[in-house]
Amino acid sequence: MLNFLIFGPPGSGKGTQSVRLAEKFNLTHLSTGDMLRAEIAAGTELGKKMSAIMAKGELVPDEVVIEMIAARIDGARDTAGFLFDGFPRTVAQTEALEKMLNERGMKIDSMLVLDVDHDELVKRLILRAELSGRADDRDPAVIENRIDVYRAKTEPIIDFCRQRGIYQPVNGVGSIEDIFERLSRLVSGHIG
Ligand code: B4P
Repeated sequence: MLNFLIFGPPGSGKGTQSVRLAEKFNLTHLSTGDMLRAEIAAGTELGKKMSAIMAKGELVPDEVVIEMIAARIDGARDTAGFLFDGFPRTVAQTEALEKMLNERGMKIDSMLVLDVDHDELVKRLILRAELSGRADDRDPAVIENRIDVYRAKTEPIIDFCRQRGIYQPVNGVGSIEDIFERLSRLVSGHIG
């Protein structure tokens, strides 16, 4: 099994590209953002607690997402590997993921990093707010906070992955199809 992280700031196209990559390469797509939004939509106790944190653009506690991911890894069958989308978001989550995979005879094989400039991120998220009405896209101050949180808490993961030789940057600006081609070439380099 091969395991990929798709990585980048909010609005960089992680979710958009993950769905396509998972389908093309028979990867199991695990998005912690989607899992958390499903908890909120189902009105669970966990969802109620997490929704206030997400609406402010802050990260939910590490242990919450680590537990969600562990359950999904053990439940997956008939897959070429995992595509982790929006997880990990802190160095502690990265270390937990590495440990989880190592214990199951796997590793993180590649970190695909979408590079998108600040103004383009804001433009995309404001547009998404109009189309999907996501609570955390509606307020420009929350968008800026999410980008700040990414720079402070999530971006340091890049150094961790560089040290392991798995860092693969991708230009995340252009058409969705062109970016998909760029990512597909990198994934093909691992899967063949
Ligand atoms: P996520 O669901 O991961 O949200 P995101 O980072 O904002 O979205 P993403 O980056 O996937 O959006 P995409 O580019 O696809 O997380 C939401 C919240 O959940 C977090 O803020 C946090 O509170 C919490 N959370 C999730 N995981 C967590 C974790 N591990 N630890 C702690 N907290 C966690 O799409 C953006 C828009 O751009 C779309 O409308 C798309 O259509 C558009 N777009 C994409 N590519 C484009 C292109 N090439 N050109 C033009 N538009 C494009």
